[in-house]
Amino acid sequence: MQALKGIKVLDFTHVQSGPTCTQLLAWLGADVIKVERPGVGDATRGQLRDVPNADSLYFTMLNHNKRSLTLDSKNAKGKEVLEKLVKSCDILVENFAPGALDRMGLTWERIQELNPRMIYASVKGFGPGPYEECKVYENVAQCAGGSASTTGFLDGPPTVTGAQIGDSGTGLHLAFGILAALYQRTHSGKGQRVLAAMQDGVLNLCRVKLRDQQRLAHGPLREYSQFGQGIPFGEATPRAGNDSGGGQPGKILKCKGWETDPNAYTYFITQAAVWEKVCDLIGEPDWKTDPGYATPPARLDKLDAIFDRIEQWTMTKTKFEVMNLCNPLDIPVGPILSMKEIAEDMSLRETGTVVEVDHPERGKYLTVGMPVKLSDSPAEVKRSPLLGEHNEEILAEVLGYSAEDIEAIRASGAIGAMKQAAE
Ligand code: CAO
Repeated sequence: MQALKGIKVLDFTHVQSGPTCTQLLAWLGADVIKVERPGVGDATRGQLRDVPNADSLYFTMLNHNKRSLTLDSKNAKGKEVLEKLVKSCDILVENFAPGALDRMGLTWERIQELNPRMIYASVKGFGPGPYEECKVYENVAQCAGGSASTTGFLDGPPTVTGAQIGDSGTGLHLAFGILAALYQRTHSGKGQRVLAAMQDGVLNLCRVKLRDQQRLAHGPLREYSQFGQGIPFGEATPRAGNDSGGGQPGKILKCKGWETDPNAYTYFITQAAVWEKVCDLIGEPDWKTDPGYATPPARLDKLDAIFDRIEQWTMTKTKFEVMNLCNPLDIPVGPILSMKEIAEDMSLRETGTVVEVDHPERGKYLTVGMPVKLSDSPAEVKRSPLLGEHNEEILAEVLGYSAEDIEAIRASGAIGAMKQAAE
């Protein structure tokens, strides 16, 4: 039995942010009904295609465990079906451009009339304010949420990160809000609106950089490399390269093979508690007692030189040897793992974090499974639906339409053709 068994989700999401959220709900056991435009579907079905005529990995990797219903929400019959869906679902999730759902006739007021228990959850680019009408994609959110200005190197431009903190990060925030609303409904009997703005989600993940912004008023940020390099601070939190974001200095260092392998690097943290072990390991035992090195404050102005010396040591080892030597000493290090290494890592397969899925159009592919593991609610990853694959099933089983009703809906043009898997 899964945590959200019996919960029905009207999934009006597309692209990445919203689908991330509803995929998580599906993995928790909710019945997620993805409503897509007939003949078109979620735009990502056809984006970045690697196999001709097959749903893209962009789509398949964000829409597991869902059912697909094609429905023209602007067709009169389609509107009727949509309202029935609103009445029979617990949660509506959408990430259309601002106002799109209102223009379909589904205002919050109308939704409450139809189903006062409905939890109506939205991802938008910005919260209420000057930018609330804007359409927003991942990198816009990374820039407007403070991430880009604090990512990259001091002497380079603002940089976006590969982690999809704007889209997937906001989907995750939204899922957490939905679950809280669902719990509150058990007491109040009422639904509510849940909004996750991408700018807010990114900023939440950049909390430590707003911390540093305020610390700047009280002096330089002594743990930033720039302090040791004697470079003055400006008015805003600077880009800090690969400096650690916390109080323990860290850096990315070369390992054996770096000349040819772009990922032969390790993250190395000179945690104060294990400083003496670091000194022994790299062959600098005198640094344990030398007053210029023995305490964290004494080391702050020579971090570059210290990391250069540690790097001389890491360059004699592979990133995995560094890990194997440092772990028993409690020295925190992290090998820079490539996506190829992650894809081939059997321990991630065993935990279900990386999963191989079979798909009727594209064959086998890898995906990231449920990232959170619940002991009483295991998540089994099932392939994404083909466009409109579950039209009849949903109309009949969920909404109770008869065969004649379904024929009339089809004749009205409200649902379009459905694709059936030849499995
Ligand atoms: N039947 C009929 N019409 C449908 C439909 C259906 N089943 N599903 C969607 N549509 C219509 C919408 O009603 C809307 O029409 P109107 O503008 O005429 O009202 C239209 O399709 C397009 O919706 P959209 O504006 O949301 O799509 P877009 O491609 O122009 O914009 C995006 C995409 C992502 C920029 C925008 O949706 C957005 O800003 N969303 C919020 C923020 C967000 O989630 N961004 C991250 C996306 S992941 O990178």
